[in-house]
Amino acid sequence: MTETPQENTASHDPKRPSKLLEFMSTGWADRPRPRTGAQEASPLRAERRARLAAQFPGEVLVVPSGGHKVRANDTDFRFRPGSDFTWLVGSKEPDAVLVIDAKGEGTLYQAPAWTRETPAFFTDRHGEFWVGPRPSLDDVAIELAVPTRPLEEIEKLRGTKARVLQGYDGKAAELFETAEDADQELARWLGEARLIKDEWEVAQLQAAVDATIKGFEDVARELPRAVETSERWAEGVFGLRARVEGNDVGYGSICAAGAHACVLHWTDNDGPVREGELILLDMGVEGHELYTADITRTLPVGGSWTPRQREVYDLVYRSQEAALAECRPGNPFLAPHDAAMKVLAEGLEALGIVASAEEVLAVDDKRYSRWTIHGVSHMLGLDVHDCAAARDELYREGTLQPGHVLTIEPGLYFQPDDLLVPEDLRGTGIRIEDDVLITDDGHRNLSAALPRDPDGVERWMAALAESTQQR
Ligand SMILES: [Mn+2]
Repeated sequence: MTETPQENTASHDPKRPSKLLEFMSTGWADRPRPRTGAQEASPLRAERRARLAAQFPGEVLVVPSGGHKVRANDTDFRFRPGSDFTWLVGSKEPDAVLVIDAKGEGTLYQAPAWTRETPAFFTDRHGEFWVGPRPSLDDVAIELAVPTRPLEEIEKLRGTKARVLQGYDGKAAELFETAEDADQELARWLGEARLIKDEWEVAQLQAAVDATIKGFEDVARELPRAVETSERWAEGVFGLRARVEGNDVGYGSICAAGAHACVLHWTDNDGPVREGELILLDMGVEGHELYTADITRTLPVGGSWTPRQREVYDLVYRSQEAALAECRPGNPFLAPHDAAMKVLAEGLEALGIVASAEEVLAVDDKRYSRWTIHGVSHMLGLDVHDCAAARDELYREGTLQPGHVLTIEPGLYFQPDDLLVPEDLRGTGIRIEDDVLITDDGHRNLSAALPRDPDGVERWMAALAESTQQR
């Protein structure tokens, strides 16, 4: 974005004589661009920008979208704009930058539509002939309800003192005079402001959850194909739903059959799926507005539990019920976690794995965590682990507020080589995860439509198997 933009070409691109370059700039008709009008969320984002400006009066604030990330050589990962930028602006263009000036006015700097006056539209690998057209800045200004300027004009701001959201765009960041503490305050404010979801955001999360539930149905129907192949079949089937109904998966799908379920973030997904075993599926669709669901179900591959599987599953289910019962405003964020851990520790005692639940639950003991490992909740939104920059006192050490959306996801993991658990339970991992909105008087489970009680799971799987046979 400084000086003349470097044309982005690859070593195997053909030579282009000047005769060709001149020829390519002629003979094109005017192309009408579809006008979409202002987006539904644009007024909400304008209001968020005003809140941000009011928080840092008289200061310049810079929030970049981020750019392409290299996958290998000259191929990039699919671009996904940063979450804070999305919350404030909603443009999906790489290398865009929101600048709020000292008067509190926001301007979006981003690359303008390609013209045919220079050859870049067909020679540059980010050009219109390679990746499709870019919207015009006038159209973007209407759609997003924010003034726009060509990206190269941001150069005029070089040397300005500003707070910059760091970590997204080094080229944009180096234009400004910044201070680390001030920048961190900006990141923290954004993380904390995003803790409370408005109605529109809740609707986006519900849409992501609904698509995710359809994806779980797809995978449950196709489990016989996963048995024939591998866990990858489940990952692929869910990925299809995520791409068709949303933007993508919100995180790498965890499709963990058998003992792989004891690997918390198993994303290799290349193992066998066997009848009689369990498969843990932790998957979420990221919707078109980039809000993501985060749901886990642990299913019996053949459609019914063995008595022993059901015993452990039921324990995790009861711990989740205890956690859900604590989901109401004013309760500590950790209340659902503590309630779930109490049930799990008592269950570990009943299974003969710990001698005394009371003893291991003591704050200076916590030996039960060998089998529960992780926390029961994290915030959910544009990021699967949302609001990570918020201060502890407003998040982990804070209280639940109406508008919080969080996961409730207790689990039990008996590693295959754990000599302290009964032999028949080794290699069993179970997690159940739902997405919960805190309301004025309690909570709403956004993923309640996906069965999770042990009988309900069997009935749901049987109904899906039957409907598959009828097709
Ligand atoms: Mn989660």
